[in-house]
Amino acid sequence: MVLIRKAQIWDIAESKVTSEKNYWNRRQFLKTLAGAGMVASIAPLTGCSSLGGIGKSTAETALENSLKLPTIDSFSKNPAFNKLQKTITDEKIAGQYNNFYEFGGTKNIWLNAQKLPTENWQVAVTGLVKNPRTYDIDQLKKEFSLEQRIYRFRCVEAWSMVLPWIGFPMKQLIAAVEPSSKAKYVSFTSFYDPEITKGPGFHLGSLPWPYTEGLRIEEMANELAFFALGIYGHDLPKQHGAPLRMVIPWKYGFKGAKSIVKIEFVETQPATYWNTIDAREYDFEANVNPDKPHPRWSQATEKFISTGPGLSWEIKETLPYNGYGEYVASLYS
Ligand SMILES: Nc1nc2c(c(=O)[nH]1)N[C@H]1C(S)=C(S)[C@@H](COP(=O)(O)O)O[C@H]1N2
Ligand SMILES: [Mo]
Repeated sequence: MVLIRKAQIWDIAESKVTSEKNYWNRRQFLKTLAGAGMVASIAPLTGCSSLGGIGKSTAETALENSLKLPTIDSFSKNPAFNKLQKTITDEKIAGQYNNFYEFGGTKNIWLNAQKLPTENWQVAVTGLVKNPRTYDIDQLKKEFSLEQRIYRFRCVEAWSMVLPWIGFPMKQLIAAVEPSSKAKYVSFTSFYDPEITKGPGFHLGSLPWPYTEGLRIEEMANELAFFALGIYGHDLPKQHGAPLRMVIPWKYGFKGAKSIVKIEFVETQPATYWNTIDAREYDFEANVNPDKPHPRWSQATEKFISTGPGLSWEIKETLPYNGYGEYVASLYS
C-alpha cells in the first residue's frame, strides 16, 4: 500500500515527523526557543517572502546559492548498491530538510548553516594508528579514489531519502593510517564553535557538544561505510555537513556525523552525542530495524521524501539494515 500525502516543507518539520528534538521539546526546548525569539525568526527563512511579488523569493535564491558549489569532475559511478532505488530525492528538497542541531533545532536550518566556516579545513586522524595524519580536503580528494554511490538514507525519526553521495569508502582511510591491533573502535568528531553556531540554535548548556559518533572498527571497514565530500555532482553544501561527513547507510542517520574535524582510533567504545543524551532512545549500534520500535514510535514504516516542488512523501515499509543486510548482517551474527 502506498499513501501519498502533500505538505509544505515547513509544516512537516515540527508537527508531522516525529523528531529527535521532541525529547527536548518536552523537557526544556520550547522554553529555550521562546527565549531566543526563534519561533519568530523561522518564518522569513522558510520560503514565502517574495521580493515585490515577482521573481524568486529571497529564500529560494539563497537556497539555490547554497547548492551552487564547485563540481567534482573526476569520480566513477558505482552502481553496485543501486538495486533498491528507483527515485533520487530532489536536490532542493534534500537541501532544505536537514538535521544539523549545531545550527538549530528545526528541519529548516540550511540558511543558518551557511555560517559554517569551511575554508582551510583540516581533518586529524589520530589515536591507535601507525601513520597519524592531518589531511586537508584537497589531499583527501587526491589521495583517495572518489566514486558516486546512491544510497538509501533513513533517519531515526522515520523519514527517508535517496541521496547521490560522492566520496570514498572508509576502508581506504583505514588502509592509509594502519590502525594497531589495539584499535577496536573509531570516534568521529564534528566541528563545533559556539561563537559561530550561536543564534537560532540548540545550545542548552547541558548538551554534550561537540557532536560525536562512533563505530566498531569492523563496521568502519565494511564496504558500505563511506566518507562523503560531495553530493549531486558537486562539493557538499554546508547544510549537508561540508566539507566531509560520514554516511553509514544501514544505520539511522544520526550515526553519520557531519563536518568532521577529527577521527580517532581507540580501544573502548567512545561516548557519542545522542547516546549520551539518551541511551535508550539512541543506542550505539543504531542499525535500521523495522522490528525494534523506538521507545516513542514505530520503526516499521517510513516517510520517503522524493520529489519537489513542495514536500511530499510516500509511506514505505522499512527494511532491516535499510535494505543492506546482504552486505552487513554478518557483522552482527
Ligand atoms: N554534526 C552533526 N551531524 C549530524 C547531525 C547533527 O545535528 N550534527 N544530525 C544527524 C541526523 S539526526 C541526521 S538524520 C543526518 C541528516 O543529514 P542531512 O541533513 O544531510 O540529510 O545528519 C546527522 N549528522
Ligand atoms: Mo536523524
